[in-house]
Amino acid sequence: PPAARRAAPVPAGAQSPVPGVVDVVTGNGAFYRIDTALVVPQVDPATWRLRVHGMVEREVTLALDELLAEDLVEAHVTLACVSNPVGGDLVGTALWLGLPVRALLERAGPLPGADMVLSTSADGFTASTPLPVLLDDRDALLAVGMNGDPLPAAHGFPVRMVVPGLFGYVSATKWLTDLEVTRFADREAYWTARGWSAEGPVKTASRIEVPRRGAVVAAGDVGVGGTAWAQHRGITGVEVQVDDGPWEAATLADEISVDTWRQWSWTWAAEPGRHVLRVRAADPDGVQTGRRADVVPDGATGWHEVDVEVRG
Ligand SMILES: Nc1nc2c(c(=O)[nH]1)N[C@H]1C(S)=C(S)[C@@H](COP(=O)(O)O)O[C@H]1N2
Ligand SMILES: [Mo]
Repeated sequence: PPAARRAAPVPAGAQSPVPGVVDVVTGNGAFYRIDTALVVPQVDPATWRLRVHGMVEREVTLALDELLAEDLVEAHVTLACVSNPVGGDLVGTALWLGLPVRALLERAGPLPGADMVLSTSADGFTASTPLPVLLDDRDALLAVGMNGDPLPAAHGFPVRMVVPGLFGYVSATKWLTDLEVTRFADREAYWTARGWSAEGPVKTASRIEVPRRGAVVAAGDVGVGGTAWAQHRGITGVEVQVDDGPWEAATLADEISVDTWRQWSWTWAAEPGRHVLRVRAADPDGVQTGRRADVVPDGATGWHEVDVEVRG
């Protein structure tokens, strides 16, 4: 269905001018896929129901035709996986169409003391999302559309959650069937039971996409570019360092919104030899940490580096 509130068009300057940087809006076919499903669940849209229950004033059940008849909103949101290593590609940006989760939760009426919503998939996967994040004014969606198409089966058809600012494992339940309003003290989600953190706010991250690791380039001006993200906070700066030189400000591409990644570019006066390029981003809270951490339990940190050979 058409959106009651359309997303603003993507600014022409949102795409990094450096050739080879990823598309600023990720096509559905190129969008990463992460889930525990060995076989993609097939959910019948005719019998699909979403049940909202638990610590609520009244239970609500929604059928798909009822959801589609609501005032749906469109928003560009970048989704990232907690398992994404520094420099990795388990991250993507799409135009999502859906019903704000808030609208449904307000109908159910969360009871005092509740602090979490446990979302469950048709295949039993669960995610624990802080209740306040689903009630504030961000575009946390029960998404039915992705880049103008119905949600692809692999991305959760007919309905999934998308929540700006949180890693997928605590928010982006695909093949969604159930929302239980509860407390972190009472319920534990799929990955939390396996050693991952109960809460998963995204960490500020950046990567160099051009030149690629191990690239051989000609001396002189070399276009360097990539992507940075700090969903729901926004990227305010990106800096590049060559070897042990000074950090230099990159040019930021236009922002789609604070809920999406932001591309950048920088021109390197490359001199012959082997060099290391390094990137770091800033959000309104400060500069991305250079301390290296593994993906477990709540997401990798550290600055992305690529080694490049410059031929004279
Ligand atoms: N049902 C279900 N939903 C899920 C998952 C899952 O394993 N099962 N994985 C989550 C994780 S870890 C991520 S990062 C996102 C990935 O969404 P995508 O496959 O559409 O990119 O889905 C989330 N939703
Ligand atoms: Mo993930």
